[in-house]
Amino acid sequence: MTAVRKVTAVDSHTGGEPTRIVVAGGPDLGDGPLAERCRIFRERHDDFRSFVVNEPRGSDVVVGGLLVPPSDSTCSAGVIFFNNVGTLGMCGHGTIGLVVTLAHLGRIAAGEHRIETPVGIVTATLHDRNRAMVANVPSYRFAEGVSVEVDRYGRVTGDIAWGGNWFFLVSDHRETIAKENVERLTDVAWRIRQALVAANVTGANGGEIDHIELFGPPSDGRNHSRNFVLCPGKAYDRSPCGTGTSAKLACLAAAGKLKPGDTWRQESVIGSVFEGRYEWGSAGVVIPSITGTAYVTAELTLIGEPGDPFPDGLR
Ligand code: PYC
Repeated sequence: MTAVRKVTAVDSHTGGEPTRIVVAGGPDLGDGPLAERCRIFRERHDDFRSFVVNEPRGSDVVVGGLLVPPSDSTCSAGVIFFNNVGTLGMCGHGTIGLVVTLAHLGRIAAGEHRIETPVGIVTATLHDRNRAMVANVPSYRFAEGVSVEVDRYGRVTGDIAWGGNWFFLVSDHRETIAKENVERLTDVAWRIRQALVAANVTGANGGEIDHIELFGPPSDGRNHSRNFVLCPGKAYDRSPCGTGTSAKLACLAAAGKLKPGDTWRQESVIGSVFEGRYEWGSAGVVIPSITGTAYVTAELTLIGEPGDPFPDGLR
């Protein structure tokens, strides 16, 4: 690198989970559909992904969002989400962070906004400065009661569901879903993920199941459940995970355990809460909506100096 690289971003957190929205200095991905631009980003700009979210400028937990012009003129924005290891289809906590960030920048007002993502258009309703609801992409339970043999653990049974990313949802485990236990939960969830790979268990069209979700009882009687979500790069979600809660809603709907329009309060492992509801879409899919709060934490310029021995962050 010969010139100083500068990237302008706004940081926020949604239920404790950080989002870093890149507002300037990102790569030019053309003006094709978002799925195509996401592919270009993944294949040609992995250095940029790592520069923005990885150490020393970020950490394993940070989810980045590259703000891009939408290809659909009915949308207020396009966004490509990414993490410490790659790109994400959708990101629920990140979309709540995105609309709160856009309002902070004075680019949008309260109300409904369509946002284009690589896996479809979502509608975010900004209620006030910090609270937003995201009507997510159509979500569905793909398989029920799938069992895998997990190394040094035994047989684990769960459902496979799509909520904008692929999830394996497990209630049948012996773990305590608590902040003090995240090391153990990370280890168990990681081994479940490896067991799915070893057994060639995937989502539709061979989609890799890269998010593992463990459920337990809530710590607060107003909530319905507490979860622990392990993300693709082995960081756990501090929020209840918007796409994970969407996958949960799809499973509850398929099992006849939650009626359309009823509220499901999903608590995260650190105690933050998303409110979820769903409506039936076509052919067995649901349209989930997730409500949560986000707070802006920083406006920043990321700098890459010539001569930096780790110009792209630690990959
Ligand atoms: O909120 O959908 C989400 C999410 C995905 C990965 C981390 N958070």
